[in-house]
Amino acid sequence: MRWPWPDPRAAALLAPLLMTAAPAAVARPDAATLYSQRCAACHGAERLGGRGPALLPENMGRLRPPQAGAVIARGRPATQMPGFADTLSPPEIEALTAFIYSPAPPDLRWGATEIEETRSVLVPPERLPARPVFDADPLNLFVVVETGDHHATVLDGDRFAPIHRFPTRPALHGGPKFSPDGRFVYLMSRDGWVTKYDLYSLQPVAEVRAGVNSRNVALSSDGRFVAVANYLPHSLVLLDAGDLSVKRVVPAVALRGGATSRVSAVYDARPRRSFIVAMKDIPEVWEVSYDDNAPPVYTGLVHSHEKGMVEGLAASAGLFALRRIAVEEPLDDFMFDPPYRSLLGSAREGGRTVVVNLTVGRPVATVPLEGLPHLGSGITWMREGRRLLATPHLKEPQVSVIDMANWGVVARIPTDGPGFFLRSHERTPYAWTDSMMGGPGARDTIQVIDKRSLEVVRRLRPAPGRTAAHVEFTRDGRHALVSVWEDDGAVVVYDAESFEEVARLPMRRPSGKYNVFNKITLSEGTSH
Ligand code: DHE
Repeated sequence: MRWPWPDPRAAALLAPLLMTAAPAAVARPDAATLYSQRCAACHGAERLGGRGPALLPENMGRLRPPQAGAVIARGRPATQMPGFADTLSPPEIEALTAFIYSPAPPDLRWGATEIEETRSVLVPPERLPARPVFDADPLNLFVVVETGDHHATVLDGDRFAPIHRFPTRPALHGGPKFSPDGRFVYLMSRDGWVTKYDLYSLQPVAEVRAGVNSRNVALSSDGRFVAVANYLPHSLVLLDAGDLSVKRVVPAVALRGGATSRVSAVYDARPRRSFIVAMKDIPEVWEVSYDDNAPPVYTGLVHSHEKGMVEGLAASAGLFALRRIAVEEPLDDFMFDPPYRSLLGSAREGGRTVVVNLTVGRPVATVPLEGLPHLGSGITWMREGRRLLATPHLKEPQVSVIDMANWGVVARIPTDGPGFFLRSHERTPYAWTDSMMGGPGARDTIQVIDKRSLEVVRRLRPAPGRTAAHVEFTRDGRHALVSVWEDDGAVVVYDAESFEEVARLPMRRPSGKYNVFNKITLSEGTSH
């Protein structure tokens, strides 16, 4: 779903070409030369991208080699990617396909110098207007990311009318992040581009490529820094949120043994004035302070299970002080309790969910959640004096509800299929979830769960037979916006109490929508 490649069935188009046997004595095509002749101008000499996307295995997403071969042969509609079937033989196309799936160069460098070279300030702050150039509540705007044709729409959340639509870098991923006053939004593409966009004047103001393959961004709660999590290279990049200049590139290296790691994601922990960093390949969770006066922490805080003690290696303090929390196995897909004292992470290999107490810096509990809980979509709320946490599962047709006081399972709410997103708002008694990971009979259904009875009380089908997913509420919680997640899709607005449809706005695969007010106030039922 990352790139708008043609339908996977396009691979079938290539099959006859590949089956046209080349003469037996023909030499093997020289893929590197072919690449530099045919591809490098757009995709970069090192395959790091340029006018076209990066062509490295990490950047291919779910595109498998047969489909990539079909793209090389036939081109990609609605883009500048031409087809090469007339000029390259099937073995040459096959060799090129293998070449772009070969690992990234081992000496790949994307440090401060390379990042800085890509940076541009498009509009200096003094040229920005003091007030919005439109007549709408700037805090009740939605930014809708449309991955169908790589655009974003700025939507008036009172009138449900688009204000502006603008092109984005291809394949945005993760939630856009807003400055504390809600004026600027930071968008990130899987190719590592970070764009700062001014919602008052409706224009991009700065851009930089912080990674070659990136996961997500977080904005510090004081609005000073943008943190970027990278798969390629293995690094966490800290940018100045004003002009996107590089403040620090932190290589993701394990404390012991020197192994490097992909950085899965980075999160802002507002009450702690720090970023929490998930590591894909090493058993550590990092906390990077953005407090100028952060007290000393041990740069190598390690919980030793054998010795039952904590070893302090070297102390650092202040801005960007790094604290490492040792866990038994790499943890992914985080969620937090509201005060950011507890972190829940999934240990993908062991199928376990681990609770890490961030105050003492070590794992304190495990939660019985099988079937790949999607903690990143988890929400919490108070019920009968207890804080509950709920999460959908990517592989089980249910929403699990956990008591955060004792980490026990309170309920497993059956749904029509495995889901991806779950949303609510402090002013509604309902939580809305999808079944988009389910079969054709389930994918089109949004289920409304009563947060009091913990039961599904309503099923909505915004477009029967078409995938429905990702809900976000208006700032007052009175309306819920649902995506029809198709290329010719829509955002459908529902009254959150009567469940009546209020508006339907055509959109190109609206993958997510983000309400300014709910994000900057850390609304209880949404992602942060
Ligand atoms: Fe996402 C958020 C990880 C695949 C759409 N996704 C996130 C976040 C993480 C994450 C860590 C939270 C970051 C944030 O918002 O700051 N996503 C992953 C994966 O590991 C996974 C499973 C595999 C991968 O390819 O990276 C994955 N994600 C997908 C998709 O296939 C989705 C459905 C389509 C797409 O665009 O790639 C997808 N992810 C999203 C969306 C959000 C997201 C729309 C923001 C949700 C929100 O409302 O905040």
